[in-house]
Amino acid sequence: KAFLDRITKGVEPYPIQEGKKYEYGTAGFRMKAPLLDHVIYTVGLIAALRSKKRNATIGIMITASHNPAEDNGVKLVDPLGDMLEQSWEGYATTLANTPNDKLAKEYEILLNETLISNISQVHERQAKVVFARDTRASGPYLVTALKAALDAVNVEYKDYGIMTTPQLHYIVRCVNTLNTPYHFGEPTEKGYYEKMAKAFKTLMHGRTIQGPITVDCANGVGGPKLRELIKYLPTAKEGGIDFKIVNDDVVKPEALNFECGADYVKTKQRAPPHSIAQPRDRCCSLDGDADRVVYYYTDEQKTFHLLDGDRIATLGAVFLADMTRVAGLDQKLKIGIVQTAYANGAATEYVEKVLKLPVTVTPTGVKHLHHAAARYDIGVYFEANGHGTVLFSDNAIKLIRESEPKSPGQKHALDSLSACIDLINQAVGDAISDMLFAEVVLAHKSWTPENWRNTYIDLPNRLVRVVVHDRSIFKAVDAERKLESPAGAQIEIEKLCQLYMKARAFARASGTEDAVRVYAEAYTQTEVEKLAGQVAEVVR
Ligand code: 16G
Ligand code: ZN
Repeated sequence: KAFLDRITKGVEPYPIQEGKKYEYGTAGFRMKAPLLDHVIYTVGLIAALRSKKRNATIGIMITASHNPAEDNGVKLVDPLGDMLEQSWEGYATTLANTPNDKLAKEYEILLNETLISNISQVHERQAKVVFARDTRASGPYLVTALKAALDAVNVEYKDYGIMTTPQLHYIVRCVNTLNTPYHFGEPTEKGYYEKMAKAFKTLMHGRTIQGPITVDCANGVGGPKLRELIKYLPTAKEGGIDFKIVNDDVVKPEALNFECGADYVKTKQRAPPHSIAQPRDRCCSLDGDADRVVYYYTDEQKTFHLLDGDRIATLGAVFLADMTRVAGLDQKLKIGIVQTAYANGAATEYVEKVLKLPVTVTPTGVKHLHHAAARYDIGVYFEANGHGTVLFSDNAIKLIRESEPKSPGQKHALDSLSACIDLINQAVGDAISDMLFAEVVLAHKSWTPENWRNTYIDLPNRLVRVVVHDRSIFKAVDAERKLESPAGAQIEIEKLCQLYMKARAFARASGTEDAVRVYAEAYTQTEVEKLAGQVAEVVR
């Protein structure tokens, strides 16, 4: 088999790094960029297998999201634009850890294991891959390694150049649904902008939004892409949004995610240092690959107020629930919210008691939330850190698009819901699309960021990173809200929580770093600081 020789030859320039253990984690492989070429090569091979297996086009995104400029990463995108199926993460891990001299052999083993060895049609299928990268300096070199692998196993591929992560997910879904009843859109960047802009115009019709929005693009790919999208949107004079784009320097590579971006704002709980926004101005920050967004504003006293993923979820849910009711579909469509254990207790209470909507809690990581959201007709999912989107079931899409309106009010609601289906990137959480959605809802409600924040008041909370000797002993259960091991730790945490009002705390091993994360919330800031410290001692 010629391709086995080609694999061996093709991987020559990309030897495995001694003593490094690679793992396909929550967000694919991620590390210092120079360590990644071997891994990227093997990811190309996995994509080929996956494509044959699913008889569809598979996506590969090269990005390290909010991580420092010198890092990079890679993840695989399944046919509908969702994350790689979990059972395949193991194959990816196996291949990434295989040294060059054994790679062809290991590939053949996986080929037979994943593709049922004797069905030749499956083996002979043409594998198809699309890929893109963010603005990192290491991107082009890694693309070279990727192409070498794709060429070795005869994959038909298309390089989409620089894109946001959600754009690549969008492309994958478009390509695979072309000429089907579920077609998602044109598989081009232009198609992405046009789809979003059209839906946005429908939703904003006759509405205006007060004041500008300052968008911090983390000096990443979101900057140029947002500028491109704006060309398709109505201008501020035409009643559109007045965008003030900041931190959009993609020329200076080291600026990426440096003192800006969604991760900075969320973890530091402050605006980027050089913010030009005025008190009470609406601000938001994207992350380095534009799949995460958080909002915030600073008041006259210079107090910083974060409107995080929990807030975007409740904002969106209020709107979708209202529209569904006006459309007369509230008895037919089940709306729910999906959160992780990091969601503020006040947000959960607001959803359950005020909005009277069900809440599902899942472990951390987009794929878990995504799958849980797919079980609702309209599933709103967000991590507090700003990863999230809304999923509409096939049933919901059909009802929304085919219901006969009985009044102008109903027609408006149905048209609005229908536009939401297009505005919101249902393939994956998308900072730019989520931002437009939040803007639409704020415009409909004539809300300032302060009005939005006043819907409920967050419980004081604290996140601590604890370096431990061995994080693998920390096994969490119940959507990471409880520790099953080490023995006795959970009881201690619960005892500590009982000492404070409205207190809640949990500890979980990070999926991306060698550390344990402790989250605590309580009625006052003083109490929560104490509690977080005490729980950190339990795990230390
Ligand atoms: C990854 C996840 C993110 C999650 C974070 C948790 C994706 C695309 N990304 O970045 O959703 O919040 O990991 O990190 O799923 P941690 O396990 O280190 O706390
Ligand atoms: Zn990201």
